[in-house]
Amino acid sequence: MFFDILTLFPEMFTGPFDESIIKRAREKGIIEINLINIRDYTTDKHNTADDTPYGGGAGMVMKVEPIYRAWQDLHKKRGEVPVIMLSPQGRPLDQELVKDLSQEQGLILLCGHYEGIDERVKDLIVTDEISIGDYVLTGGELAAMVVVDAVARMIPGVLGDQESMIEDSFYNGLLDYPDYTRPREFMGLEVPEVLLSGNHGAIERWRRKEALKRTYLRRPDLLQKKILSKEELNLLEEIKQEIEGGKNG
Ligand code: 9D3
Repeated sequence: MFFDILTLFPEMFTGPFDESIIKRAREKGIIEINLINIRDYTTDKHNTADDTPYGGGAGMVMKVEPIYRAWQDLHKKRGEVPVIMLSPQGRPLDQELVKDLSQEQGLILLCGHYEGIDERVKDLIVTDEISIGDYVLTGGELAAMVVVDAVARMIPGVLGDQESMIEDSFYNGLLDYPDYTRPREFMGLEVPEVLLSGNHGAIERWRRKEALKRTYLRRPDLLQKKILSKEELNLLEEIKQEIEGGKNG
């Protein structure tokens, strides 16, 4: 899968895309990440990519022509592929959207900087707008990195066998269960006995229960969305009774 990223700040992306899992996936050729500097598509001698807003007001607005010219190049090379603009007005990113995006051949990602982008860019080339949450960033670049990272790890072969096993497991849609590694005791804090027992059935049950407990306490909204199995419903009843019991004694 390819990711063509249109930005005024391509150097922001070196680092996140040159380490760890994403680095390995690029080396294997499973994903291709291309950074395109919008400024390379300006035509005036000052390489003007932004201008003051019509109607007045503070800040700068990214110009339509350089972005349109950059997109024309990509469109010739790639054909019809989603053009996603990272924007505070966009659809909030979640794992369902990530999964859908990972089914595409490739994505063109457009990063705004400053206050915004000329609205005609949306009319002409943008197919989807995505936000990564309700807080204000300085630009779309970090949001594009989040999208690429989340989508890339859904592509077969990007995660190792172990990592994809966890992805496919029962715990999808729940918060993670607690992890422990050596030593068995640190500063008086012990690893839960069940994890040392070698009883895989008991370990599995404990992990499911802890995952459910955390989700119930911290993110009840996630439980509302998830269809719970009979076993999960039983565990949840246990959890609720334990919490109720804790309140009184
Ligand atoms: C909401 C603030 N806007 C008030 C007029 C101006 C503005 C500030 C910062 C507009 C855009 C930005 C830069 N942010 C993004 O480009 C962005 C973003 C974000 O800020 N939060 C969450 N997701 C995203 S995706 C792109």
